[in-house]
Amino acid sequence: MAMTIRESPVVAVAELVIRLTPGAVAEKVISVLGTNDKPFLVLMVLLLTGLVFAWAGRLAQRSVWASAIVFAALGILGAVAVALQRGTGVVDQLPILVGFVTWLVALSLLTAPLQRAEQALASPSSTAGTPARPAAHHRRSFLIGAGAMGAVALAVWFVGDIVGRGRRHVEETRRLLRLNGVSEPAVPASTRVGVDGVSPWMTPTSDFYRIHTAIVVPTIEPSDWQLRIHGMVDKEIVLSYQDLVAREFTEGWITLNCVSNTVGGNLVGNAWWSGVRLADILAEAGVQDGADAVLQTSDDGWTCGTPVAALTDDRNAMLAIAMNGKPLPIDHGFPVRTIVPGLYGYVSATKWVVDMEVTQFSKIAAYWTEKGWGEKGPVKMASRIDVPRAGDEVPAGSVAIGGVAWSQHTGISAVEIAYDGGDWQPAELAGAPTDDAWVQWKAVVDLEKGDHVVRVRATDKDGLVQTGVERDVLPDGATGWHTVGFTVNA
Ligand SMILES: Nc1nc2c(c(=O)[nH]1)N[C@H]1C(S)=C(S)[C@@H](COP(=O)(O)O)O[C@H]1N2
Ligand SMILES: [Mo]
Repeated sequence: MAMTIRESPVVAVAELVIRLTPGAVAEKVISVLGTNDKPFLVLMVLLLTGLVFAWAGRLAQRSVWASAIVFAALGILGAVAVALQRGTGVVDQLPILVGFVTWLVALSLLTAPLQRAEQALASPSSTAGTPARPAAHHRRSFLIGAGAMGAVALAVWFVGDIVGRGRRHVEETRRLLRLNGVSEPAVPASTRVGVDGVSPWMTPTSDFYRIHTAIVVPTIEPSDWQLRIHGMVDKEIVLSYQDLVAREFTEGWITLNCVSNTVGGNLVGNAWWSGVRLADILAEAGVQDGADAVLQTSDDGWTCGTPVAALTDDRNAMLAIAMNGKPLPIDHGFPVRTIVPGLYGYVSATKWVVDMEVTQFSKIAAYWTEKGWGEKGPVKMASRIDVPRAGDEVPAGSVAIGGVAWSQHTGISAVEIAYDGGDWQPAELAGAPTDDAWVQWKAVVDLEKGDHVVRVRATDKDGLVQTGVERDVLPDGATGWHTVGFTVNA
């Protein structure tokens, strides 16, 4: 296959739609549809294409040219979308050309006999007013519509088949990869607060949230992967996967969270990451004076701007190759992604990373900042109540309340709860082996029968108390206290 499925016209159009969607709308769609936003979008694109096909088919009854123009317009839309994808060439436009020609041939095959019939009917020699005409007319429309739908179905099947094949191959490579120096995660027992229902301290990879704008995620063989580091550096560096895994690894517990996480939300997870320190690689490249940003680009074209300082200080920002002791899952950025403690994912955690340009914030625009999200994106302190859940009914007596709190790279020093409008009272913290990861907390309170409301707030190790001011996730992360209502039964 000369081209990859990522450059399929349907995928390209759908990704173009995402890209052109204003930030606030995109954010709403993500929060409403969650991770299902992509299949939904592809379906919409296919459905719309199907409708346009049907419409073009009807037009063809009057003029083949009119429908050819509609097809050409569709083709051009597809071509533009494909051209805007990163790293696409002339080859990638081939499916559009083939598709266009196929449509035209199909169209003329379908319409030629129809038009002849139409002309015969309309000619003065035919008997006027025969009831055959409306019936035949409807049958034709139906056939054209059905044909169009059939073509769309075929396209879906074709796309699905190639996606499956490319992905299965990389999945197999990944399964067979052995990474010397990557250790298995060992969760310290002290991190468990011991309340049923509190999120596990280490998020199992299969439960880890996934956020990306790519409709079809890149499937990259490690042997094909390269990272180019260039721009305001003394020496340009190109790293292969082999170069990378030959280096010394750094490993750590790092909690990653999304700027779109609402108060109490679950776009956050904690994993054991293994990779190579970016500070060392950037030191080898030699970052020049005046550079304050690194523009990272993914294989799928997604970009983000990350402060140079966060990549070069002692926080162990890394090019991660493994998550929870295994090679990165494809959906989490295989074979290599960036992980930076203390920054939201949208400004740092580039999956399928292939390019880093050392530059200045004043010169760049990145995927989300173009849509009005904040340029820097340091994470905001947050705390969450996991148990009881909203609307739960719990037995009277001692009620265990528990959850997690995080302020990556600063650390949490205290968590407090308040119920039914009462005073703040201290919760108990479990252990946290690092300030880059979240911490579990619990509070046991005696509650009487009836409805109750509990809220939570944290304090970080700088002494900052989590604000109760409620802010939306746009432009740089939500604030406010998580509040849960539940009922105590007799
Ligand atoms: N290539 C690419 N990388 C990306 C994104 C993306 O859309 N494309 N989203 C970012 C965002 S907004 C977040 S929160 C994290 C999520 O990482 P995860 O899916 O592994 O949890 O990835 C970041 N890296
Ligand atoms: Mo995110």
